[in-house]
Parts: sequence; structure tokens; C-alpha cells
Amino acid sequence: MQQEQLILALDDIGAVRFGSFRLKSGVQSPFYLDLRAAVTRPQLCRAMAELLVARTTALTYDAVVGIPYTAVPIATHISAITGKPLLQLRKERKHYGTGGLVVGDYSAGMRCLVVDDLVTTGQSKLETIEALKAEGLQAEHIAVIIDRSSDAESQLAAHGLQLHALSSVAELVKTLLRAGRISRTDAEAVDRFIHRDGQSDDTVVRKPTAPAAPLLQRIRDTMQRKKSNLVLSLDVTDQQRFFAILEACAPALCMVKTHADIMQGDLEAFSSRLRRTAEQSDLLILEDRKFADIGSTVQKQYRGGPARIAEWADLVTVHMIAGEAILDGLRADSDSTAGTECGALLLARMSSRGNLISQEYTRRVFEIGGRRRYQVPGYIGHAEDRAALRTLKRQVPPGQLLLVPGVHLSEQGDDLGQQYLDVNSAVRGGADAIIVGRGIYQEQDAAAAAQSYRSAAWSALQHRLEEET
Ligand code: S5P
Repeated sequence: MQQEQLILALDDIGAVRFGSFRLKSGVQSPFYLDLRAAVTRPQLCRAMAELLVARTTALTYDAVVGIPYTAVPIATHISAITGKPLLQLRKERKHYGTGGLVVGDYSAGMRCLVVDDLVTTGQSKLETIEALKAEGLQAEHIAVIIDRSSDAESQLAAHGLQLHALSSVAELVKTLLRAGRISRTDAEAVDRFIHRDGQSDDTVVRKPTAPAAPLLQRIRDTMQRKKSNLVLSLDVTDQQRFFAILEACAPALCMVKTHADIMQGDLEAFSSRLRRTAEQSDLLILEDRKFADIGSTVQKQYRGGPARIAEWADLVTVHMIAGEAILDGLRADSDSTAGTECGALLLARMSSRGNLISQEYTRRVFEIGGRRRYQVPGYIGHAEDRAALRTLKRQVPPGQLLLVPGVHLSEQGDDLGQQYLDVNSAVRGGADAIIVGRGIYQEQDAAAAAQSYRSAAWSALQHRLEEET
């Protein structure tokens, strides 16, 4: 089977559809691809594998890995055709026994060909490759059936990875148009969609297409670019007020922290506007949802409900009380057509008086987070004074961040149990970023307040970093 025949065969079984489809990200797309039905057909699955083998024939690799679930049967066929061993990936991390994320007979240093059905942002590929690397395996080449992105190839190339796609969406559309399978109107709609400028499109609610795997780096880069280690906790409930304050304070911030469940009005309009503001103002969005339930419930809270947090937040906060599996519930669906996974900031210690977090609990939180660096860029932690914060900071696994809430320039606390540190104690004690709410948004001139918190926190950080070197 040739590439064009494959495209027609995929069209025959309804794997390619045209019309108007709402993607997971909230984006309305004029086409939809779903290869799950294709891999259940042995001949078609075999044909896809043969074409991928032909496409990657010049590459040297020792094993094949399919990203669950759709690509696993394709990878199995590739393994059978080439005689190279097949390695499998667990979709959920195993919590018992000796196995990690990779299942199979392998040894460190083996070079893997990573196989997937589609590529959209490149995100799930980066995660897979990180998981393989964590097991001592190498992976530089990714083979997919269809590249449905406009820039995954360059995004992956930026990470030293080479993408080998059987077809792009543009080629697929051209083939179907030539074969008289779709109308010119459909083809043009797809063309416009592929080349759209997502940021200027009012209807688009989506996260940046840049892969989120190096989230920690993104946070650090944003802080550096904006010379800000200030996170605004904008706990106001009125949307108009929210955006008026956010827009005024944005230049002073590296991140905005939200509680979507306190917002009044249409949450879709809120998240859409928030995402746009974040892009325009170079900010990350931290949704302070404090997930704490079992993995399966958390998965629904994260992806569904009125807020659909997974679609617009860059980071979410998570309590570890229910155990590590909660983090699996917060993973992106690797079969998703769009959208990337949020990073998780783990609650290590709280600022509220009388909270039940013990030293042992905190230690375990750092232990779990330290094992999950690709998903956990850092922690939320507070302590009663600078010295106690230093002790806490020493426990943070190297390279991960400590964000400190409960910071106020003039107040000691509130009458509902909040306890405050001043900016200097927080940052000199170890905060990589401070989280400030009422200290800023309750001020008459919130923008000026944000600037003074930013400049105090940023210069305290420079002093601390000098001390540390
Ligand atoms: O321990 C904590 C953890 C968090 S995330 N203590 C906190 O205060 N927070 C959050 O930080 C809290 O939910 C609120 O949104 C913000 C502090 O607000 P402020 O107005 O007291 O600065």
C-alpha cells in the first residue's frame, strides 16, 4: 500500500472527518482524526506499520515503543516486521514490584524508535521520551502516521528529536481533494485552520502549543524575562474586577493564581479571556484547585465540570493526602487531540494556623515530587519565620521550586487563620516565588502595590542567590 492509498483507506473507515468538531482544548476544528478504528483492522494496521518501516529505514534503533494505546498495535507490527524487540509503556505508573514505566526486556543505552498515531503538540512524545530516559533508554526518533500540527516538527527538533510523519494534514487534504472525497470548501477550511493565528482568534481557548514538559524551565524563563518572582493570588469573584486588576498588575507578575470555583458568571468566558491575557502578558496560570481526592475522581474534576481546568491552566495545586496516584489522575490523556498537561505544585506545608500537616507528611511530599520532576516543577510551602522556612527549603529536591503563600508587607494574619510572613523573610528564607493576594488586590492602587511587592521580592531573591554562590 502506498501513502495515498492509506489515506483513502483511512477515509473509507471514517478515521478522517470533516465538519465542525470541538477539540478537548475548546478549539473548534474543521476536521477530526481518530485512528483507533484503523488499528483494529489487521491489514490496515500492518500497512501503516510497513509504511513507517519504509519511512524510517535509514535509522538505527534497537527497540520499538508504541505510545499507549493506539500506537501499540502499530509498534507491535513494526517489531514483527523488523525483528526489533518491542517495549511497552505503562499508561499508569506501577506502584508495586520492581517495574517502572517500561515493560519488556531491555538494557540501558538501547536506542528506541518511538511510535504514535498522531502528533499535535509533541507533548505526549516528550513525556514518553523523558520516561524512557529515566529508565536509561535513548530515543531520538519519533514516527507517526499523521502530523496534524503546524509546528510539532520544529518543537521536537528544539529538544533534539526528529519527527518522521507519513503524512501532514495538508498532504492528507490534498489527496482527498484529488480523489474527489472532499469539497474545496472543506479543504480551504482546513487550510485556514492549520494556518490560523491562534492568539488573535477570539474564540480560541487553548494553551500554548509549546510543549509543557520543560515547564520548570518555562517558569524560570518567565521569571527572568519579567524580572519577577511575584505570583498574584487574585481571589476576587467578579470577572470584570478580576480582569481590571490582572491587566493593571500583569507587568509585575510571572504568574497569576486563580480559584475558578469562586468566580461568578460564565466560566468558559472567564477561562478564555484569562488564557488570552496570559499569552499577551507573558504570564503562567496557576489554578489553585488543591486536588485531594482519589485519582479517578480527580481526573473528572480536572478535565470536566464547568471549569475544564486541564484546558487552560498551566499549573494546578495538589494535596498529597490521597497518595501518589492522584498525580496519574492529573496526567493528560495521551490520546487527546489537543491540549497539554498541567504541571502540579504540591502542597508541602500550609500557612493556615493549626493545619494538620506534619514534618513526616512534608518529607513524603518532597519524596514523591522529587520522583516526578517532569510533572512537578515545585511545591507550595510556608513556615512561621525565615529560619523555619530555610529548614523547609533545604528539604526541597534540587532544581525544584518553592512558592510561598501567606505573604504580606504589613499584616500579620487575618481572623480566619491565615498567617503572614513579610516579603524579605519569605524570599531570604528560601521562596523562589511569593504568592500574594490581599496585600495587592485589596489596595486602592493594586498596580502600584504589585510593583512594590515585585521589586522587594526580586531584589531579595538576587541577594539570596548572591549569598548562595
Ligand atoms: O498554605 C497555603 C496555601 C495556599 S495555595 N496558604 C494560602 O494562603 N494559599 C493560598 O494563597 C490561598 O488559598 C489564597 O488564595 C492565597 C493567599 O491569599 P492572601 O490574600 O492571604 O495573600
